[in-house]
Amino acid sequence: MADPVAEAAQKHPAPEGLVYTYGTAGFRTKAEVLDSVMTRCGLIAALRSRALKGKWIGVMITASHNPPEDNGVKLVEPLGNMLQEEWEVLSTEMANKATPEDVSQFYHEIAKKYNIDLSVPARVAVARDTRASGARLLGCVLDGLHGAGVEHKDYGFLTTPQLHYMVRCLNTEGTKDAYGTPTEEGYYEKFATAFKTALQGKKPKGSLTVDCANGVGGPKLTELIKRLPSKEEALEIFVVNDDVIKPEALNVDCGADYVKTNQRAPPSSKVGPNDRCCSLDGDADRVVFYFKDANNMFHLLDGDRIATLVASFLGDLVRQSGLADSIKIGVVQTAYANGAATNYVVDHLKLKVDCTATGVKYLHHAAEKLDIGVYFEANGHGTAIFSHDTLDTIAKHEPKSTAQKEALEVLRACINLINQAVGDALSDFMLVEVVLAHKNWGPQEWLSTYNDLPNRLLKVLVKDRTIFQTTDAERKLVKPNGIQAKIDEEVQKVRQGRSFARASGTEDAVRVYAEAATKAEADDLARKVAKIVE
Ligand code: NG1
Ligand code: ZN
Repeated sequence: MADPVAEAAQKHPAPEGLVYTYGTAGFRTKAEVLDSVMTRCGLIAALRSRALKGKWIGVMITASHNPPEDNGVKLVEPLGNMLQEEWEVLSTEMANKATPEDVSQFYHEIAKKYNIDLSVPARVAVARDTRASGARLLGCVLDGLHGAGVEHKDYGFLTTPQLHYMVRCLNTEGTKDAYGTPTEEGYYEKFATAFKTALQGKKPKGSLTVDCANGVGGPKLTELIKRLPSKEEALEIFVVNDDVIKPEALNVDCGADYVKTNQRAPPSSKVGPNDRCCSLDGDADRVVFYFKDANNMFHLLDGDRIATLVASFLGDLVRQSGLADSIKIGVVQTAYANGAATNYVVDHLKLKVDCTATGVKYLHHAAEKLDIGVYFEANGHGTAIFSHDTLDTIAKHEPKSTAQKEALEVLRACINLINQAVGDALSDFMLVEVVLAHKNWGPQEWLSTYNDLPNRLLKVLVKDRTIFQTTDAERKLVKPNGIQAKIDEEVQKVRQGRSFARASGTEDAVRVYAEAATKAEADDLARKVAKIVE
């Protein structure tokens, strides 16, 4: 008897001797060895959809900020969240099955274990970034979907957050939680309208130059700009590094990762002093801002800065709307947040800070426990999310003055402007522009809210990174024995010292982070801790 699942797996056999892992950001490696993984992810997406009674599941083909020859795949849950951890484990196991028969057997085992009725419909939405390998890998996903008898929608090229948006819209269409129209036009309309409303007639100072990493964000931003208010009315936006015709240019000497890692503007940048710039990454789910001052000094405004800016603004709006007693705002960071940012939130903004393990899903889960949870990784991944009750409170609130009414209007527009499904560079940069316009700030005023502590991030190559086990949101090592005590001893020796080491979830290395009162002390501390770890 024909077995369509085994047949699909047969079309894209697994290369011998390779081990795949569904990591922090899905499967990600050299594109040439991903065909079999793609087909198997199609099968897992089918099972996940059926386990949720035919809800739409997303499959995004991207390797974000990685070099052009890489690619990857991640699955999206019905409300646009990252895949549940239990299913990450199943995906890893499926990706490593050797033969088509093993694949088919495991497919049926999962169905049995989770009581999945294989005759119910399954629905999957697929999209990809602009990498050259994307078309071939899409074909491999589709083979998996056909093998599992899935109804699918192929959205072609999208940013990662656009696909998350589509999935959330598809699953909430026609309900009271309807998120929007599940089309590209629907996405642009929703966010462009919210941007215009949130600005409330205020005009951001100067212009914004957006570096698109030569990725999918470029053409999508160009589409978005067509729906935004004119530059005379609102913001003048210059789109740079938007060449998607040359896939080999993707993330090369540009983009959010380049700017954050090298602490400098892309070499091609031609902007003048105090001109605001921001850089997206290759799939536009990450953004960092920066500018050069009058002395040509580069200043980075990273995810910590976006979080503090947004939290302070939302806090003001909640207070001005007369809702301070019923809505509490919190900020979620990782251990990589600059200590000065954490202090600023606690001491100046008087808001609660939670620290979680690295990886957006951990931050998102912590933020879900708050009324309004603002979460950002220092590298620019993040968003703000509103709880169900909070949305209800804001929707029902009756303002008692004109000032309350105006603040409430902006707050409501911000809810629409912030992508609730996932961190979205396009939505995030518009939100930053709205805040700066309302505060009448340029980048210098934003920068002056607090001074970053000098810091240093090092990558240490070790024989086996899995022996490094942590606790306390990855801030302390419990294994190997004795190492943490040695790190603590070094930290004591410097002023305002803080340091930690943890195994990377995306690279074969241990990362060491150190900060201190001076650059020299931070560098020295990082080097000493790296020596301890080696
Ligand atoms: P790892 O490799 O686990 O440190 C990196 C980033 C994370 C996150 C993930 C997923 C740092 C220090 N780490 O994780 O913030 O973005 O990649 O892409 O930037
Ligand atoms: Zn990304």
